[in-house]
Amino acid sequence: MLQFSLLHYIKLMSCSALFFTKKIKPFDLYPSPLSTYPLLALLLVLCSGCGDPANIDQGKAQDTGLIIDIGPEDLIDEGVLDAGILDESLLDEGPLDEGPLDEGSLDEGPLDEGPLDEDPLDEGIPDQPNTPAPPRGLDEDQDGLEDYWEWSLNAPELFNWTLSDTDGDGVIDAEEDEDHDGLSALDEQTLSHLFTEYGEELQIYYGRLPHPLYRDLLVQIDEMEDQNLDPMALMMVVDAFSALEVFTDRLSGLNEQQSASVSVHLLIDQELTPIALEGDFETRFSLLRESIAFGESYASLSTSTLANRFVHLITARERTDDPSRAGEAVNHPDDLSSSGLIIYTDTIASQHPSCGIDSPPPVPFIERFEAQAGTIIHELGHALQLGHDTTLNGGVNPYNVMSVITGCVSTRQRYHGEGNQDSTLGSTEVEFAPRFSLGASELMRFDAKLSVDVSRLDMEGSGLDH
Ligand SMILES: [Ca+2]
Ligand SMILES: [Ca+2]
Ligand SMILES: [Ca+2]
Ligand SMILES: [Ca+2]
Repeated sequence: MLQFSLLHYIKLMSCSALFFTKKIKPFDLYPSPLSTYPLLALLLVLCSGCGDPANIDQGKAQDTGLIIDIGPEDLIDEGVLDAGILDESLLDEGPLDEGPLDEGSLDEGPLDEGPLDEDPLDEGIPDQPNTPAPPRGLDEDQDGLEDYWEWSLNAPELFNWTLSDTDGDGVIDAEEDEDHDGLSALDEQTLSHLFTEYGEELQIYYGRLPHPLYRDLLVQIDEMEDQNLDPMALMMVVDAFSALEVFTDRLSGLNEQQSASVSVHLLIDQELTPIALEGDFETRFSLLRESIAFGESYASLSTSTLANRFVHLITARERTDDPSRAGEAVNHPDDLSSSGLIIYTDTIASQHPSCGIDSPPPVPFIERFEAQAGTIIHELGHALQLGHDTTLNGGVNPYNVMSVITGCVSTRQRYHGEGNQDSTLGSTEVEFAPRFSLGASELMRFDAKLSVDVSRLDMEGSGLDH
């Protein structure tokens, strides 16, 4: 099931570099269906919709009732490559598979060593203690964590493999949640092992492996069989959250070892039978509720404490009563399993590419995969309790991925950072992809994730600057 071979990865790297020039549209890179990836790219149902009804030809969205809408999209840049995707080589070289030492950190993998890599997150981690690696598979300090894994974390003052309660606060190492992402160190170890040992059999998109010192966001995706998401869009989602790293020095509440970066892990699970979604809530509630179970690929998760730690996202064709809606966050009064995110891929496909100008001078279009990515990022922002915007000089900040699009100018501002060089506002011309603003990142709630911790948003979907 692994989607990306090394070849695909290389193609994406090339693709990324070209995107970065803003001169070549994605489909130009794949004039013919060379392989699975380009085929997927062509088939995509992308997003569009992120915007509002006043929006120009494409890209619309709006909130109604308990539901929140859509987001735009973004483009790829080098960061996407860093975020990368699980490939065989990464799986083969996970921390548990590595020989003794010096470099056997969870942070290191083939993707981190690519030419475009930076991995600034490593900088905050102390050097590996000058001790030999403990044997694999043992837990001699009896804290529930494999000693080798603790050692590989490179944080002996927090996860010492010879101490069960390293910081002496009465909480055993396995139960610590140092990064306050709602996952215990044991959860993160379990996921790391799952990704490294079974990743080839699974469809997982992620940047770094789950880690007890960096916030992780777990997302389970169930796709209707004719509504698959573009792998490139999924990589862009991973990248957008990874890019929060630039706020590390400005985000409050982080200790010196932590980062503002968020590692998103997208697990593609069930394939759903396509059904039409109309305006009624019950259809959407039941669709979310009935598709929440992990399929065979993730059977090991379904019985673990992790089973209910995933934000639930599904794809569907469209909302027949609201054909401009690209995505939404579904709130339920009290049932977690009936809440979640829905991305309307046919709607997105019908609205994109959009907002570009062929000539002269050409202005890059918002492509379908970008619109898919932007919509997913936007909805995940909602799942973290973000409203539609943080303000800028008393008005809306159009560069923040959470903003509501009002036309092609704001579409390009949100997706391509048109006219912006300030990353604290969100997307920039250099990033050329959807990004959260610093203000939005400060409001993210990892203790109140929709469909995981709560069944509805604080502001019931109408929140602005909350
Ligand atoms: Ca241990
Ligand atoms: Ca320990
Ligand atoms: Ca402790
Ligand atoms: Ca974590």
